[in-house]
Amino acid sequence: MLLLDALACRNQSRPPVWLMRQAGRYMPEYRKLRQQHDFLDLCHCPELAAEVTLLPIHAFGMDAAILFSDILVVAEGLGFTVTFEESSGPHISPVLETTKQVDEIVVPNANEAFQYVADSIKLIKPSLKVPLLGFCGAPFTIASYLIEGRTSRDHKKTKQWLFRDPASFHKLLDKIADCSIDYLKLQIAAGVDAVQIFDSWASALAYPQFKEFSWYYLDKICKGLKSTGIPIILFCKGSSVFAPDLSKIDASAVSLDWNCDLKQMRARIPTNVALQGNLDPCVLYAHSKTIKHTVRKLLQDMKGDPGYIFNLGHGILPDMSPEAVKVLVETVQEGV
Ligand code: 1CP
Repeated sequence: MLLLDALACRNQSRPPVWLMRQAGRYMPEYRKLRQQHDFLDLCHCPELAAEVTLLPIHAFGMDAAILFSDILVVAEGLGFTVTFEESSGPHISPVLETTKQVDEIVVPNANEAFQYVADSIKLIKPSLKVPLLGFCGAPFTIASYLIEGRTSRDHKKTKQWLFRDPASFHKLLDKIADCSIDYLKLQIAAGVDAVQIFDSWASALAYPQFKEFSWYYLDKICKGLKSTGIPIILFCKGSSVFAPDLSKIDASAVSLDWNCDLKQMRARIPTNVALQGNLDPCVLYAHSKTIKHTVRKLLQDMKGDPGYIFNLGHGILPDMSPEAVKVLVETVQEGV
């Protein structure tokens, strides 16, 4: 299978393609389901999560599926209430404000907290001819949601905590990392073929804090999964400057945002680490001709690289057109 070959850096064919947020609001079939169901109900109900996971595979034939869920189900597992508002995104309550609250967080038994995710995976697998990706959020990104209570621009409360009371911040990250290891192990046991860890907000950190509060816990999760042999993709957003450090973690691949030149980055990353990315999602707003041209340029840059996975630098946006996604996927699959 193309994705698994590329993750092992031994793909001799065209690069595999899948897209972050490939099952989402840009698809009319998804919007129709969302009119009938709350977002978290889609995540919690194995039949619905399986149906949504398969939507883009049936419509566009990507080379991998990604489990339909959200990184914030881990916050639920840790005892927080999560809701999604149409306009303002996720809301977490209670907001994490005290060290006492951190001490009270209990890492759940993953089989009890996330059984529905295992059930979703078991439903999806038999219908798929391509690999299925599982995922979780990185501890720093999850910690930011717990402390800010929502998506934050500046991550001010998170960084205040980290600088004022690093010890309890570490305690929090450690609990999230332990929960994430158990959660990913549950996904692996249920049948996912690879996993991606999303550190969407690591870009908020200066380099020394990135090493201490983000890198260390990504490394911990990867070490915790070592015995499973599962391929792991580490995703940076706005933080491809950290990619050379991420490649020192024992993971299969680093997924890059569109800020960096992929070909130049390749020269700085060991050849046994695969690279994923990094088309600017906004290219999907362009005319077909520009989409094809831009995709081919990236394919040309990475031509012959046995460890290259085509993806966007971040997720597809809700107002992008399915037709544009089709053009992108077809162009990659035609090859150069
Ligand atoms: O209203 C809706 O229908 C919900 C929109 C939506 C969707 C489709 C959200 C809310 N999450 C998802 C799915 C999702 N989220 C997946 C499924 C697989 C896929 O198709 O890619 C994955 C992997 C995620 C991961 C996720 N959720 C991240 C990490 C990746 C990233 O975008 O940086 C983050 C930060 C979240 C939080 C989140 N979930 C949803 C929203 C609106 C947000 C906030 C993100 C932001 O403000 O940028």
